[in-house]
Amino acid sequence: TAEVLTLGETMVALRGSGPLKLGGTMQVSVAGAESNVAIGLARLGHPVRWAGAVGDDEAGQLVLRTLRAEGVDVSGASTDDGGAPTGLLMFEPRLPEVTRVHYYRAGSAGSRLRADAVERAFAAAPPRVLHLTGITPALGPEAQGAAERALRLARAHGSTVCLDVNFRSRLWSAEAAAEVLCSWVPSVDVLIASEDELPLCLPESVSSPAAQADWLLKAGPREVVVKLGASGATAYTADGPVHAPAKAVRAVDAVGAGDAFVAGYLSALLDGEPVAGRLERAVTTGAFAVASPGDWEGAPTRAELGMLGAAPGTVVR
Ligand code: KDG
Repeated sequence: TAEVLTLGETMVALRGSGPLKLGGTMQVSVAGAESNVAIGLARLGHPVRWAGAVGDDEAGQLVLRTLRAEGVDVSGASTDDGGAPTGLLMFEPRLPEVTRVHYYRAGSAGSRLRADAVERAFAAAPPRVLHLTGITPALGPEAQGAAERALRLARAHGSTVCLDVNFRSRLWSAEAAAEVLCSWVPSVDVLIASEDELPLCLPESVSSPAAQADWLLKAGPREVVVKLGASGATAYTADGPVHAPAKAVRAVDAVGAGDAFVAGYLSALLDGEPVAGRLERAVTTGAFAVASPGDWEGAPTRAELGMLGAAPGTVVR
């Protein structure tokens, strides 16, 4: 049975090499924050299920085929029978360090994920961990309802709930996000956010990230993990804060780094590692993502985790 269940929208992803309006060739892959996490976990050897929805189209086949090839269980995934298409996103690398994202996902199959599909996914076998992101409720009322059903089922079955805030300003306003996320916080065990996303989980203004984390620890989560990009990450628990610096790598593509971080954190949590060990694996898998093009393509296997410490110019043979 799956250790981790996750759900959310996975889209076809097109990646260009310059300004989109000039045309040219694009690379075809798939992307979705939750399935990026699922792939990261599968590469590390964890049984993981993804229960999102795709359209009844070739793009949907690409999504399912890719996840299957990566060892993610898609038996709980659903195919929209109302004609809604699989969503699409385009990555436009505009400057070496700045990528623009364009979404074509309004009314997509993923945004119409149904609560009864989530119900079936849980009925098969409740997972040890349910992983959700704040993207799913931003997609529309059906997807929000499906995610909230998953939250309730996780609580009822004693699954650990992990939430990555993943605020997407192109999908909803900060006010709308705060309303939903604040109502979710009491049901969350492991809350993961970047520093600027923490206020979205608080009903009142609280001064510093440390004070915000303390507030959140009293509201439900037992771990509040703050991603700090190139400065690493800090995890707050009842035992106090633990910090891990980022691993030094040549940055190639930051997209997907947060999801890789979550995969590493959950992998070590499932292995029974203490907070410091979870953070260590999280910054390691995050660094692999930053050092590799694509959302999930560079995710390490367990055997590859140690490669990051190798001296520059190392040839593994
Ligand atoms: O974390 C990377 C994701 O943002 C990307 O894969 C697309 O899921 C996505 C989204 O909704 O932005």
